[in-house]
Amino acid sequence: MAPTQRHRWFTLPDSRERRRSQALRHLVLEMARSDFEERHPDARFGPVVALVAAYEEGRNIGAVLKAMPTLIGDLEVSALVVVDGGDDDTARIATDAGVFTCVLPVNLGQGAALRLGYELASEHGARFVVTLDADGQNDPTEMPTMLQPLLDGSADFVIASRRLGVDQTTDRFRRAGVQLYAWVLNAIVSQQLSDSSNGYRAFRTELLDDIGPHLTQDQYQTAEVVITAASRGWRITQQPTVWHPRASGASKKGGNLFFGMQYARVILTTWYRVGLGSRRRA
Ligand SMILES: Nc1nc2c(ncn2[C@@H]2O[C@H](COP(=O)(O)OP(=O)(O)OP(=O)(O)O)[C@@H](O)[C@H]2O)c(=O)[nH]1
Ligand SMILES: [Mg+2]
Repeated sequence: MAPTQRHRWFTLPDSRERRRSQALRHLVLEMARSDFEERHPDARFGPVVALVAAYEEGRNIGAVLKAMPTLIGDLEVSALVVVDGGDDDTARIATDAGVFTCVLPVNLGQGAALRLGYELASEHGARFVVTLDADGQNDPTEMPTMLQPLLDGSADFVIASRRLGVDQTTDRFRRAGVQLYAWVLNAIVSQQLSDSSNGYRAFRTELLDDIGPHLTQDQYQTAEVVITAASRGWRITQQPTVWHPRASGASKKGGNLFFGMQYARVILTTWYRVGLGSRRRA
């Protein structure tokens, strides 16, 4: 039998496929890191990093960056935009705004882009990280409210709540989904969160260092972060904020049904992974 034929008998093609995609992914992340080092050779962030993952948000990101506070109390705020691939001028607009910018050469998804941002923030001196969307749905001027529970030492992780605050959007199906998934998540992790899918979040960097190696979701990451942090004993709380309609363009996460299915998948797979289910049953 020719060696190549024998090789085919004993090789699992999909495991090779997985290794190949992991290697490519690693390469893409290394390229983005080099890009960051080149743009900002001596980067040193302020104690607060406002982290924005942006995918083709050229029409929205400028206004978000303009509204960003530069100081909260006496803490300096550094904005860090992780441009998640894409073909538009998001990277140029962020660079022109004078903020820290890191560009992924291809689109990896919001979860992957945020993970890279968490690592950069921690490596370059941040004590707190606030994540917010690039599409104008979160108001950067509410960052002091988001940080307050971290600054007064009452929590390690703060999630914005459109249900405690104001929801200016009109999609009733999406609202029902937010409510349903918050209820499911609370039942799993014994929390009282009213809007667990909100992307406006504030973290202590120690928490991100701790949960970072356990995060795997490349796109629909919000539930994974909550379940992982709760399962590792970090204190989570919420703050009321305003949830604005997207400034322009459409959600890139798919329609409500698809989005909802992905959210449910992430809850189930993360719950299974952290083993909360088995501990409860025991
Ligand atoms: N959808 C999507 N968003 C990304 C990606 N990478 C980064 N993002 C950013 O993640 C943020 C949220 O994305 P949206 O598509 O608005 O999704 P969402 O706000 O969670 O959900 P909506 O309520 O439908 O807008 C935006 O700042 C995006 O630019 C990606 O690959 N896909
Ligand atoms: Mg959005």
